[in-house]
Amino acid sequence: MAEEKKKAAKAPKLADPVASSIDVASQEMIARSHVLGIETIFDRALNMKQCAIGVQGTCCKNCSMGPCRLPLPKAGIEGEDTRKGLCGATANTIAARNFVRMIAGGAAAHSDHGRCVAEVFLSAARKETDAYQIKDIDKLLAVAGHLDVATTIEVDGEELDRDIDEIAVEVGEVALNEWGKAEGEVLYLKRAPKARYEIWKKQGVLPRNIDREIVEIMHRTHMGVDQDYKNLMKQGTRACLADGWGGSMLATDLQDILFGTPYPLQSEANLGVMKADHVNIIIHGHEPVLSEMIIAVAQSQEMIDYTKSKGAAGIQLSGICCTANEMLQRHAVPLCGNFLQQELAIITGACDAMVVDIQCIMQNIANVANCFHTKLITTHPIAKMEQDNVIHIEFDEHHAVEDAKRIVKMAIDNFKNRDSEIMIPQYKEPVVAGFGVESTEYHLGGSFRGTYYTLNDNIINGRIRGVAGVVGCNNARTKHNRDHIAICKELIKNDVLVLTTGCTAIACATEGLLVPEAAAVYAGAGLAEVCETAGIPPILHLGSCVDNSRILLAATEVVKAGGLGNDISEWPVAGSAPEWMSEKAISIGHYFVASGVYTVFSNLPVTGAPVFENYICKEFEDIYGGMWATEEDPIKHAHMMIAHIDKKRKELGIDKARDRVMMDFAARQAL
Ligand code: SF4
Ligand code: MSK
Repeated sequence: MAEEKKKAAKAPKLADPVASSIDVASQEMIARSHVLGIETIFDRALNMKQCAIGVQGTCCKNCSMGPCRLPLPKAGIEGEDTRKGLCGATANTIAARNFVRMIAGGAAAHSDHGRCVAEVFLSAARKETDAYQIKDIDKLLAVAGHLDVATTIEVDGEELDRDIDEIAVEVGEVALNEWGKAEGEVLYLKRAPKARYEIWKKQGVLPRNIDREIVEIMHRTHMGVDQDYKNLMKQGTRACLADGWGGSMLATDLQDILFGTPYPLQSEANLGVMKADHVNIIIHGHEPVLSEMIIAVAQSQEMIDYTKSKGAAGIQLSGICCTANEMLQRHAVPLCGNFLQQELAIITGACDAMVVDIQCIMQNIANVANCFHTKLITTHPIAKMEQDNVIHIEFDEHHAVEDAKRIVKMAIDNFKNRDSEIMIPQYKEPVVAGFGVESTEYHLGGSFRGTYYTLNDNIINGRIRGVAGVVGCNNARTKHNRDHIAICKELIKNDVLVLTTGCTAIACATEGLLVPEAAAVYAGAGLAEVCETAGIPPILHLGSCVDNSRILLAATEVVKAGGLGNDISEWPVAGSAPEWMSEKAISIGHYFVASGVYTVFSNLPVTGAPVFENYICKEFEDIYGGMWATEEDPIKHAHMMIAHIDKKRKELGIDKARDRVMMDFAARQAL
């Protein structure tokens, strides 16, 4: 008996499905994983504790004399803080070094993705591949303008349109140069409001090129280099601006030109989009360069016929993480799930192939796939897996169609190998997605004015209290999707229009919040009225992680439209990433802060260094107009954002308009 008790005590704990996720489809799959004896991240989160000092941000392992661990004493610090590492590094230095290294990791991930897109773009522009073509010429011309590429040419004193192919090649070359040019500054910085640009200039944080700022972080945080937390944060700010207003924004723009700028469309979301009688191909990761080709190939008659010949009714494509968002916003391909659902999609037993590229891919999906017939295919040269069951098919734009065919055929051939009972949770929700800067302008700005005037007007008259960007990941330390949904619902209930991307967007989709009808059920009266008039959901899906740059540009358009100050920091806007886990989220959060946005995260790894924490959470407001904040409780979190929005309304003198009295012409003119 005692022996049995000992054994039971040693056995790994199993996650309670209901305590792990608010999503019923996910709960069903977590329960199934236990029946089948398959371990998932939800179980591992119970059995592996977080390092308390790492959570505080004060563990340094930047040289082999460490790790040096500087926990905050339980009673706090009284008097002088004497904690230091072997070399003398203070808690502030260690926490700041760790923080900016996270920015470097995140900025590198976004921007290296952007570089790959720029390379494919240039290949397509030079006609080295016929797999990709320029789809959005208007956007190409707009981007050419931002990159100082001429769109006209003077011939015999006459101004003529320049050849589109020529423009495309030059745009590709100039864009690619942004990663490593020897002189100047990142060109897109000038797209920010003038007042914002001047703040960056005054602070000396204008990034020179994208790669350099990331490399410089690694240099400065090497043992014995930068030991001033304020100076370290200057470099962190440079690097994240190079991400948000550089690598990420270029990735979004070039993807739109190549694959089409998103416009609203309808689809479905959650594990229930998989079909038992279809070949299910799930694409997971971040780069649409791969998924675009798979979509094209999967829709070809050749593959449809081949599928039928193998006894399947068709091919069901769906996505996980940001590839899901990319495929949804341009092709209405359904969302299978977000970050914490990647193992669960395989546990349905119906996933014939999971095709992955880069970022947010858990190595354990190889172990889960090994329990089923699922083919797990890696496609990117920088992202392979060590497990034997993983197949690597390197995807290259020069033979993209052939690569995509090989992958799709492999999935179809695998349909007959299904060896376990299929159990697809029968839950899915309709979703309306595809809101970019352009389509938001159309829906909320009024096409004849071509600006965000109507949105501004509704903010000024108080129907819309303010705007919030709620973005980011899932985190196995938090109940799956709980905080995304609680915060978004609280914000829209209080008339705050929500813009969302990444895994938050997928969470909102699976909860049924991304349809116009959700406004009548969940939004406050003012926001609901605007949504009903414009025919839009109260939460707008703006795409993937790199598409957070769309939020920056939408914020800039609001400033340009007038009536809400001269800078992003002046109008009622706030940011949030309640379930963040990725370094990319820190880079995104910090470029929001440095762009003037009050940004709330559930937590930040800075609590072990209170002076540094105070610097980025309080003193930053005086420098950049935006600052960080933390709050774990989702309702309090939302109300911190609302309080900031109200503070900005008051500063603008539009707080009285919250009673939503219709304004006459004279009142509007006065504003
Ligand atoms: Fe310790 Fe300093 Fe080395 Fe960090 S750099 S591990 S604080 S000795
Ligand atoms: S996928 S970075 S878990 S949002 Fe972009 Fe989701 Fe976060 Fe990855």
